[in-house]
Amino acid sequence: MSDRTVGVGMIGYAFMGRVHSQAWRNVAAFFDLPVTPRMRVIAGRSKDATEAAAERLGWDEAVTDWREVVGRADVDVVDICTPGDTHAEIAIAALRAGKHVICEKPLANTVPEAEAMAAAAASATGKSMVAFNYRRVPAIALARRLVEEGRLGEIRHVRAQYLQDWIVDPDFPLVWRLRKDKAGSGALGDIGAHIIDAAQFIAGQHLVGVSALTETFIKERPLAEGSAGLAASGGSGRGAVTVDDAALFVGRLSGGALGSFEATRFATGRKNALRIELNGSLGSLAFDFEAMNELWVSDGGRGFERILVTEPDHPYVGAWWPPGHGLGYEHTFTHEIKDFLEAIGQGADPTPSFADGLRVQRVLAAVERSAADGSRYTTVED
Ligand code: SOE
Repeated sequence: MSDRTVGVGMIGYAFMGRVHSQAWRNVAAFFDLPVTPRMRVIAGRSKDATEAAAERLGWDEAVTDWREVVGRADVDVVDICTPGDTHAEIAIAALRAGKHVICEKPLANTVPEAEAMAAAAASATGKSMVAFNYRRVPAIALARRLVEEGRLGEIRHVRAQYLQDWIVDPDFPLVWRLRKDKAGSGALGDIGAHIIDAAQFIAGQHLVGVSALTETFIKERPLAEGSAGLAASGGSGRGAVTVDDAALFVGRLSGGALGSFEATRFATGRKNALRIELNGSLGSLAFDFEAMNELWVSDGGRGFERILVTEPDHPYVGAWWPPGHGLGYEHTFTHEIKDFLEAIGQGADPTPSFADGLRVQRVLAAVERSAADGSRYTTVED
């Protein structure tokens, strides 16, 4: 364990706050790091709930104003785990205060917000990173390695889906993820952003234009009373769903590949099926998060073969368990925190950067413009 410590302050204590907390708590126990995190303070709006979260998740203190976290001298890193409508304000204030910032995805709710965040990051002394955790699934990192080594040859197809079903019930309440003012968009920004980032990361190419369809199947829902993780209970009254339930698009990538993307919360029976397949001139690979310890690879000759991504020489895996013992969702966050702390310790620039987050935001905006314009092919802004 390094004797150089960094104080961490987290904003938010719900689903993402919990999973980030376990990463901050465990990362130094499994990885040798140039700096050791200290979980100084967590902020949330409700005093009782934030104090309970601090106690349970391992934070030294709880406060009810995020500005206190950003202003504290013993906080070096600010971790933003709030809905998208607050990302820009908190991140920019933290960067201006000289903090390192890690921010949940999507980077912001709009392109102008994301531009302001990327500009603040570019002129800041602190490091910044957007939390696209799926890049840190060992099988996805291995997929990137194989593409980089040229094992797939020239990439022709990028096929990505993110399928969930947690709002199929029309009586599922109107939680913040279904409100444009809070979340910016629906399935598109929440889970579509993940497959855009993961697919671009693996392929080493970015989307340059898209043609899209979006749909809101259930237009009105019971107002939300309480929520925990992705579960929620409904109160009295109903409200309008102001985001997409599903977003589908095809697109062109910078290296000449054709892409097809589908993000939906209406894939009944699919819980967290983030699937990516790439086809190249020499071979293919395929991944499904519901079997996250596996990567399927083809050299073109004999269909696909399964690689169990649990060997010590596979990305991140050596720090954990013996071969075949498998990792889970939470490890992806531990890996991203590990990479972030390494970058801080080494003075390097972590990825995905706020500039990468901005590029994803521009894809989301192009998808929305295209869908509003009868699926017209729409260029992703530079
Ligand atoms: C809900 O769709 C959600 O929790 C996303 O917000 C996360 O980013 C994803 O990892 C799992 O699903």
